[in-house]
Amino acid sequence: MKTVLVLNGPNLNLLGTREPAIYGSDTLADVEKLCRDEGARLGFAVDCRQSNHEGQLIDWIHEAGRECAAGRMIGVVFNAGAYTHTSVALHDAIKGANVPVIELHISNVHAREPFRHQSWLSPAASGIIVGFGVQGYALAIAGLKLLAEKSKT
Ligand code: CA2
Repeated sequence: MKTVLVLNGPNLNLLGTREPAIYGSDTLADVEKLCRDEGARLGFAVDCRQSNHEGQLIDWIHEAGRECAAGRMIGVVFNAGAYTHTSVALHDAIKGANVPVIELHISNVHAREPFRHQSWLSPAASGIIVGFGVQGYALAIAGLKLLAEKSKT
Protein backbone atom coordinates (compact mmCIF):
# COMPACT_ATOMS: atom_id res chain seq x y z
CA MET A 1 0.00 0.00 0.00
CA LYS A 2 1.40 3.39 -0.97
CA THR A 3 1.60 6.27 1.48
CA VAL A 4 0.44 9.88 1.57
CA LEU A 5 2.40 12.24 3.83
CA VAL A 6 0.31 14.91 5.58
CA LEU A 7 2.51 17.71 6.88
CA ASN A 8 1.31 20.48 9.17
CA GLY A 9 3.51 23.43 9.96
CA PRO A 10 3.82 26.04 12.69
CA ASN A 11 1.06 26.54 15.26
CA LEU A 12 -1.25 23.95 13.71
CA ASN A 13 -0.76 21.91 16.90
CA LEU A 14 -3.03 24.61 18.42
CA LEU A 15 -5.98 23.75 16.17
CA GLY A 16 -9.25 23.53 18.06
CA THR A 17 -7.95 25.44 21.06
CA ARG A 18 -8.43 29.03 19.75
CA GLU A 19 -9.80 30.98 16.78
CA PRO A 20 -12.66 28.52 16.03
CA ALA A 21 -14.37 31.13 13.83
CA ILE A 22 -11.43 30.90 11.39
CA TYR A 23 -10.15 27.33 11.78
CA GLY A 24 -13.14 25.43 13.25
CA SER A 25 -13.19 23.41 16.44
CA ASP A 26 -11.49 20.21 15.31
CA THR A 27 -8.14 19.47 16.93
CA LEU A 28 -5.02 18.36 15.06
CA ALA A 29 -5.72 14.80 16.29
CA ASP A 30 -9.21 15.04 14.71
CA VAL A 31 -7.69 16.26 11.44
CA GLU A 32 -5.16 13.43 11.44
CA LYS A 33 -7.94 10.87 11.99
CA LEU A 34 -9.93 12.44 9.11
CA CYS A 35 -6.84 12.04 6.90
CA ARG A 36 -6.22 8.42 7.91
CA ASP A 37 -9.92 7.61 7.30
CA GLU A 38 -9.90 9.25 3.84
CA GLY A 39 -6.64 7.47 3.02
CA ALA A 40 -8.12 4.10 4.05
CA ARG A 41 -11.21 4.81 1.89
CA LEU A 42 -8.99 5.50 -1.12
CA GLY A 43 -6.48 2.70 -0.45
CA PHE A 44 -3.55 4.63 1.04
CA ALA A 45 -1.66 4.62 4.31
CA VAL A 46 -1.42 8.15 5.73
CA ASP A 47 1.61 9.36 7.67
CA CYS A 48 0.77 12.55 9.63
CA ARG A 49 3.47 14.84 11.02
CA GLN A 50 3.53 18.37 12.50
CA SER A 51 6.44 20.66 13.27
CA ASN A 52 6.92 24.26 14.30
CA HIS A 53 10.42 24.23 12.74
CA GLU A 54 11.15 25.14 9.13
CA GLY A 55 14.25 22.91 8.84
CA GLN A 56 12.33 19.88 10.09
CA LEU A 57 9.64 20.48 7.44
CA ILE A 58 12.38 20.78 4.78
CA ASP A 59 13.93 17.47 5.89
CA TRP A 60 10.52 15.76 5.67
CA ILE A 61 9.93 17.14 2.14
CA HIS A 62 13.34 15.73 1.09
CA GLU A 63 12.44 12.37 2.66
CA ALA A 64 9.12 12.41 0.75
CA GLY A 65 11.03 12.99 -2.49
CA ARG A 66 13.08 9.84 -1.84
CA GLU A 67 9.95 7.83 -0.93
CA CYS A 68 8.15 8.97 -4.11
CA ALA A 69 11.20 8.13 -6.24
CA ALA A 70 11.19 4.64 -4.69
CA GLY A 71 7.49 4.23 -5.58
CA ARG A 72 6.36 3.98 -1.96
CA MET A 73 4.61 7.36 -1.68
CA ILE A 74 2.29 9.35 -3.99
CA GLY A 75 2.89 12.80 -2.54
CA VAL A 76 2.41 15.30 0.24
CA VAL A 77 -0.53 17.30 1.57
CA PHE A 78 1.14 20.37 3.06
CA ASN A 79 -0.32 23.05 5.29
CA ALA A 80 2.81 25.11 5.89
CA GLY A 81 0.95 27.62 8.08
CA ALA A 82 2.60 31.03 8.15
CA TYR A 83 5.77 29.69 6.45
CA THR A 84 3.62 29.69 3.29
CA HIS A 85 3.97 33.47 3.20
CA THR A 86 7.67 33.69 4.09
CA SER A 87 9.65 30.62 3.10
CA VAL A 88 11.71 30.58 -0.09
CA ALA A 89 13.50 27.59 1.53
CA LEU A 90 10.31 25.50 1.51
CA HIS A 91 9.66 26.53 -2.11
CA ASP A 92 13.17 25.32 -3.00
CA ALA A 93 12.71 22.09 -1.01
CA ILE A 94 9.53 21.19 -2.94
CA LYS A 95 11.21 21.95 -6.27
CA GLY A 96 14.40 20.13 -5.29
CA ALA A 97 12.67 17.02 -3.99
CA ASN A 98 10.56 16.77 -7.15
CA VAL A 99 7.60 15.60 -5.09
CA PRO A 100 3.89 16.21 -5.82
CA VAL A 101 2.66 18.61 -3.13
CA ILE A 102 -0.88 19.82 -2.57
CA GLU A 103 -0.69 23.14 -0.74
CA LEU A 104 -3.59 23.37 1.68
CA HIS A 105 -5.13 26.11 3.81
CA ILE A 106 -8.06 25.58 6.12
CA SER A 107 -9.15 29.21 5.79
CA ASN A 108 -9.59 31.21 2.58
CA VAL A 109 -6.30 33.09 2.84
CA HIS A 110 -7.34 35.38 -0.05
CA ALA A 111 -10.26 36.74 1.98
CA ARG A 112 -7.96 37.59 4.91
CA GLU A 113 -5.11 40.07 5.53
CA PRO A 114 -3.08 41.07 2.46
CA PHE A 115 0.09 39.46 3.87
CA ARG A 116 -1.66 36.05 3.57
CA HIS A 117 -2.36 36.55 -0.16
CA GLN A 118 1.25 35.83 -1.14
CA SER A 119 2.35 32.17 -1.19
CA TRP A 120 5.92 31.14 -1.91
CA LEU A 121 4.75 27.54 -2.17
CA SER A 122 2.04 27.87 -4.84
CA PRO A 123 4.47 28.09 -7.81
CA ALA A 124 6.11 24.83 -6.65
CA ALA A 125 2.87 23.02 -5.75
CA SER A 126 1.01 20.56 -7.99
CA GLY A 127 -2.34 21.78 -6.68
CA ILE A 128 -3.88 24.08 -4.09
CA ILE A 129 -6.89 23.62 -1.78
CA VAL A 130 -8.01 26.73 0.09
CA GLY A 131 -10.98 27.64 2.27
CA PHE A 132 -12.80 24.31 2.69
CA GLY A 133 -12.12 24.05 6.41
CA VAL A 134 -10.53 20.83 7.64
CA GLN A 135 -12.48 18.85 4.99
CA GLY A 136 -9.93 20.30 2.59
CA TYR A 137 -7.46 17.66 3.84
CA ALA A 138 -9.73 14.89 2.47
CA LEU A 139 -10.10 16.79 -0.83
CA ALA A 140 -6.32 17.14 -1.04
CA ILE A 141 -5.74 13.39 -0.52
CA ALA A 142 -8.28 12.65 -3.27
CA GLY A 143 -6.49 15.22 -5.45
CA LEU A 144 -3.14 13.50 -4.94
CA LYS A 145 -4.74 10.20 -5.98
CA LEU A 146 -6.03 11.84 -9.19
CA LEU A 147 -2.58 13.23 -9.96
CA ALA A 148 -0.94 9.85 -9.31
CA GLU A 149 -3.40 8.15 -11.69
CA LYS A 150 -2.85 10.85 -14.32
CA SER A 151 0.93 10.47 -14.13
CA LYS A 152 0.60 6.71 -14.93
CA THR A 153 -1.15 7.37 -18.26
O1 CA2 B 1 -5.70 28.61 6.83
C1 CA2 B 1 -4.69 27.93 7.06
O2 CA2 B 1 -4.68 26.70 7.11
C2 CA2 B 1 -3.36 28.65 7.38
O3 CA2 B 1 -2.31 27.92 6.74
C3 CA2 B 1 -3.20 28.62 8.89
C4 CA2 B 1 -1.99 29.41 9.39
C5 CA2 B 1 -1.96 30.80 8.79
O4 CA2 B 1 -0.76 31.47 9.18
C6 CA2 B 1 -2.05 30.78 7.27
O5 CA2 B 1 -2.08 32.10 6.79
C7 CA2 B 1 -3.33 30.08 6.85
C8 CA2 B 1 -2.03 29.55 10.91
C9 CA2 B 1 -2.09 28.26 11.66
C10 CA2 B 1 -2.27 28.57 13.13
O6 CA2 B 1 -3.39 27.86 13.59
C11 CA2 B 1 -3.92 28.19 14.77
C12 CA2 B 1 -5.04 27.48 15.14
C13 CA2 B 1 -5.66 27.77 16.33
C14 CA2 B 1 -5.16 28.74 17.17
C15 CA2 B 1 -4.04 29.45 16.79
C16 CA2 B 1 -3.41 29.16 15.60
